[in-house]
Amino acid sequence: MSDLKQDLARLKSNFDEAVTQVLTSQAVEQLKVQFLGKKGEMTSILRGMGGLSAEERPLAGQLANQVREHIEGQIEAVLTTIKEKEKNVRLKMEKIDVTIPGTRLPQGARHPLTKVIDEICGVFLGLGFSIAEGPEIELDKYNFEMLRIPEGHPARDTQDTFYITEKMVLRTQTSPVQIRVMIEQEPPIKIVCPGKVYRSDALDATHSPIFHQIEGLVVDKGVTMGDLVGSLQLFARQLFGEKTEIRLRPHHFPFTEPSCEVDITCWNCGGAGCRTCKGEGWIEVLGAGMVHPGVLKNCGIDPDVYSGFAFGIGVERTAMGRYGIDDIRNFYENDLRFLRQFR
Ligand code: 2NL
Repeated sequence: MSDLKQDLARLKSNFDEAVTQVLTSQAVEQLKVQFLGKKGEMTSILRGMGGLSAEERPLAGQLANQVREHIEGQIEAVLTTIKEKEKNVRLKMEKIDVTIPGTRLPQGARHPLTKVIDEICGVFLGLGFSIAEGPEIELDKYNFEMLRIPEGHPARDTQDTFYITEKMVLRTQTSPVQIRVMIEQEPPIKIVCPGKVYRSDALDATHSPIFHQIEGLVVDKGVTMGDLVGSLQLFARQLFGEKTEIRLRPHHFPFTEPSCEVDITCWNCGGAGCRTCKGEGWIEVLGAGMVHPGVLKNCGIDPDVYSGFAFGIGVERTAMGRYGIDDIRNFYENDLRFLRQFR
């Protein structure tokens, strides 16, 4: 019995010493296991109670319970203080200053060519046109033959066109998109076809082997040159300003008859003559014409019933004129100093 008393006293003083050393809630839990756990020191002391007499046992049990309660009480108290301390440390460490300014992301912008394409297409969408797109690798048949560009025509030469195979080319214009629509759809047709086109040109200030074009096509019963002039007039005024006039000069394209080139009054001087229009007062913006009856027939449309007009606009050329850019290579070099000017 006195052994047991001594053991309990030693256990208590060991604990009281140990509990002053703990600093973390984890260490407190460990202490609890060490003293009160199933394999802990209290358990091994209580095992010794087996050797006590029936009279001694209740007293021994009472003593053991006192020590246990003392230890439990201490642990509870220490744990509360330590947890409070730990919480305060966490609060301090995790403090964030919501008033610190954020990191600004650089703001992007549309490419000047995309802007011009969106603007031009936007005007035609407003006039009731739809947008049509097609493949950049085209059948020679759709790119040339059906547009009445015959074998031996300079445009067909390997000097001017990238051939993939004998029958496939990188499209040199977006007209094959219009051919595809005419084959697939019954008139009325009212479309604009924006896209990349390819020509075997060396890159210099005014030429690029890849550039952009927007072509338009209207086919219906009774479409006349008057509709062409009226539509392009509306287009020019929406894009370049209310006072803009247009002028048609006779021209030749194999796929239109009659054909013309279309000038607008200079957006800088209004027609008086200045540096922008090189003193002309007029600036050439597009080519156009009445769709050749042979082209309609090639697409299964009866030229005795239907007629149409078409036009083609060079996007780079338009953007260069509009923004006063003198070198086409600026568009493709991704120099931010250039691109930032169009934000
Ligand atoms: C230009 C001239 C033009 C067309 C394109 C066209 C398309 C079909 C039928 C008839 Cl499917 N014409 N397109 C017509 C006239 C001119 O483009 O100078 N482009 C930059």
